[in-house]
Amino acid sequence: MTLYGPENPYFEGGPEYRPPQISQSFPNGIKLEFSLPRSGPRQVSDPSAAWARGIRSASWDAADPNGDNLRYKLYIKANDETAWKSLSIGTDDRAFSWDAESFANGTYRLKLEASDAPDNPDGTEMKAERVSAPFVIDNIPPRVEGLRTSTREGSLKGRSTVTVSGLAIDADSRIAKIEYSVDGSDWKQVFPDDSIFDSLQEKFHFDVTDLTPGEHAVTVRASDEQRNVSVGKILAVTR
Ligand SMILES: [Ca+2]
Ligand SMILES: [Ca+2]
Ligand SMILES: [Ca+2]
Repeated sequence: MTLYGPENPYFEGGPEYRPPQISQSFPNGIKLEFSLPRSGPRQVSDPSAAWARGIRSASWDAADPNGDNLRYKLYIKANDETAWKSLSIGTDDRAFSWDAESFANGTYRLKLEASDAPDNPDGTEMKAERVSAPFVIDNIPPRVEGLRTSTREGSLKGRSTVTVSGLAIDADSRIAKIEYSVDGSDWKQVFPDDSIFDSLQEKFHFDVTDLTPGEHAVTVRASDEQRNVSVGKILAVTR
């Protein structure tokens, strides 16, 4: 079973592409095959679109030993829950997408149940199930904290260069992007002080060079790995 989310958007494989597969056989004869994440082929949708932010997808492969058609159901459970909650009604498709924006932040797993009920009389069908690796649902934006400025002479006469520093922090997933804009200009990307977006907190600083005298609004935008976004602002007054 393969999971797709904002940090790992769903790709539609081309005919030339077959992902590597892992299979598992169950005592009742049903065999499930799992694809490793795909790479390369084109995207189905724009994962940066606002509506796509909460969309999660899972895909899988399965085979019945005597060739029966299979029907699938998906269940979901958070780490702190005991019961599986039904996520999908029975489907013949080997992929399912849902909107995770209505789920509380946390670590979840999916359970896939495959049944050969479509080709067997009631009560004689066989079932197999498989639980996914854990994955994080995060619908809460990071915070931009501790914004500060320090001003020095610019390289141009009468101009000032302002160093802006701060901290981007998220509770559930790693910080993935930091950008800034001065007085509404285009966003510019900033790398964290340790050069790698790899944790729940990233310190950053950047220089805004050669500002004209006066008040300037510096806006900092932080995104977490699941594309939740928040903005902080600081005013730089230069003379
Ligand atoms: Ca069967
Ligand atoms: Ca978050
Ligand atoms: Ca880092």
